[in-house]
Amino acid sequence: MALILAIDRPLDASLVRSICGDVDGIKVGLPPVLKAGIDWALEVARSCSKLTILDFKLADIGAIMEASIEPFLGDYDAYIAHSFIGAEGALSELKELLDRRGRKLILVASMSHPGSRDVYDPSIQMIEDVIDGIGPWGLVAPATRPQIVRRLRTRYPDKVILSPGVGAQGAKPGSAICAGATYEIVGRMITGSRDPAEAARRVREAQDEEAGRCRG
Ligand code: BMP
Repeated sequence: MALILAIDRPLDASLVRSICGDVDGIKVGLPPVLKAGIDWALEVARSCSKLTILDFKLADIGAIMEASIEPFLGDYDAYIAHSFIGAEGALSELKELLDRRGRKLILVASMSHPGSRDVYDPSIQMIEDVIDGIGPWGLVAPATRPQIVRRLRTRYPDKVILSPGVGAQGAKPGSAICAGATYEIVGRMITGSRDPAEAARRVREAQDEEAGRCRG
């Protein structure tokens, strides 16, 4: 299994519990927290005893990033931040806080939308310097551009790589795993389905099939 459910709308905690068995973890984005509130986000994290990721795509000075995630630190395992903000006064402080609290940092190395080619991809060398300096637990890299996933996997053989862009954004389930990702992040393909737990199982099957093909 190599599947993280992206929750970008306020799903019922009971629904999340019913999907939880079919995924490796959940990633909660900012829109449902703004709509349904912090208590909802904490309830959702408590409803799934797998990897829980808070995805606010942090990109601020250290003190503000710390304040943004403080209410969640008791319940979420990992936190996603942008890498382009650099280390001193920003990511170094965030990493220190997360280390102190026994939590994980995930850095965005590149993104899945086409515009990411304008800035993130040409800057990949600088981004890798930031990654090297900070030493995050995980990296986000686009399923939509597997060559980036391949590059990062070669450079970081031991890091967790999480790849969004599967399903609604066009990449095939399993394709990022074949390029070296640890997990594929899938949202609307599952949450937009009438039976999300069944949809998650179908994504897993498709991942296994594709991974079987590429690994021979
Ligand atoms: P969907 O499968 O519905 O397209 O959702 C993708 C999820 O991955 C969303 O939560 C989005 O915030 C996230 N994501 C992305 O799509 N591209 C990135 O480059 C980084 C992301 O975290």
